[in-house]
Amino acid sequence: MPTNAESAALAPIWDPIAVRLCFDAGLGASFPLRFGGKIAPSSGQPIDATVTVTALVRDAWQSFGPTKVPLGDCAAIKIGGVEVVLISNRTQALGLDKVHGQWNSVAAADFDGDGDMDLVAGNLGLNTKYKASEKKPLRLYGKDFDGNGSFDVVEAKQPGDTVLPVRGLSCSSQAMPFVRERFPTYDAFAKANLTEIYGGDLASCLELTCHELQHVVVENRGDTFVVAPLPRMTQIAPVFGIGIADFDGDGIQDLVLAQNFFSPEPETGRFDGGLSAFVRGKGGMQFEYVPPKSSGLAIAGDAKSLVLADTDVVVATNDGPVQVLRAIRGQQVLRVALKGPKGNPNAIGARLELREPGGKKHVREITAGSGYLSQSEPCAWFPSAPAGSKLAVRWPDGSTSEHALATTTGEATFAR
Ligand SMILES: [Ca+2]
Ligand SMILES: [Ca+2]
Ligand SMILES: [Ca+2]
Ligand SMILES: [Ca+2]
Repeated sequence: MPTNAESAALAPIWDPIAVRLCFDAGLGASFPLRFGGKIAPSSGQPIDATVTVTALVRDAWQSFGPTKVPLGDCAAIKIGGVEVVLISNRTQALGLDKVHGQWNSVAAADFDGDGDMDLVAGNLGLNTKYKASEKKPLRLYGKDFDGNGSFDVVEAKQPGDTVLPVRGLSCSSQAMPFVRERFPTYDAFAKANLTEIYGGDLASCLELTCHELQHVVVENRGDTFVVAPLPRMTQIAPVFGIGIADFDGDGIQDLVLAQNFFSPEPETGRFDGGLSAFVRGKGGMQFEYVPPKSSGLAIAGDAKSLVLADTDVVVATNDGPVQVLRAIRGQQVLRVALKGPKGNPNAIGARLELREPGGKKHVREITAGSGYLSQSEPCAWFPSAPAGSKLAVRWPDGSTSEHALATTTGEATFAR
């Protein structure tokens, strides 16, 4: 606020008394209000401002996966160009369900070294004909519109208040001939909105919304998630396979992303702007794109699955060769495999924590599949451990064990 921020939003701030004052003042009222920061010195100073009440909701809630989290009575207020949401029940802003994308892939790793697993997720990217935002989402409607027994999909966009089809009359009517009967001319089709074209059928459709097309990293904050886009240059093509390891040996985990998508319908054409990408971890949730000239990574094909095996990256391309990229690491690494119980010999689902004598921790998990339809070697890679390091394992059944490391580089295998 001191910086005269515009078009900013702040939410949620827990202040039941301020909410009650807003309800008493009523919608549209402007009045001086002191809010936030009243509980303890650690919660910061309260804000004094003349506010305008822009919304009031009784017994509001937010969704967190399938769960409804109550917020109590809520008030939205505006101070200059900043909007603030005040809530009555103490909770954080939750929910990845607010991030609707065209996700192709997801992989987990503890990027910021605080012991919990963060995520990286591959999307469509920003270099296609599709544009989406919170205010102008992409929509997808699914139903057997023409009643011929097969499921039909209608792509739609919402550039303003009106929902419009993405596809034209020609291809729409080839898929669903009744569209041509309703709209004999291109002019009539061009002037119609989606409801006028597909009528009441839309009300009973499967309906999906997308307002995020960027590949993102998701920071796990325990009771909330913070989503941030990956570097701009990675957004040049869709992302499928995701590999996470410290490829350059600086002790920080990096990303390798398999890119492109050659299969949109002919009218749209290939999304082939990418060469796959090496993205260097810079610590915390910060990442930087490394151009092919420096990384040596350049795959012009329709790259899909990506696995890590030994110290190599293996990428499969549709209608093309499987490629092996030899990761050149700057320092020695430690490979840890687990012997799991019968029925789960690789201990899929185990969590490994390498504890250095100085207190530093490195957390890995053994996963069955990650990225796009890919299963990497079921083991954990750590930076070379200082002597005296220990390995703590939480096994898939929840039991734990601790092991001394006889080796600080090379390979180690542990059973419970
Ligand atoms: Ca973390
Ligand atoms: Ca059909
Ligand atoms: Ca965290
Ligand atoms: Ca690194």
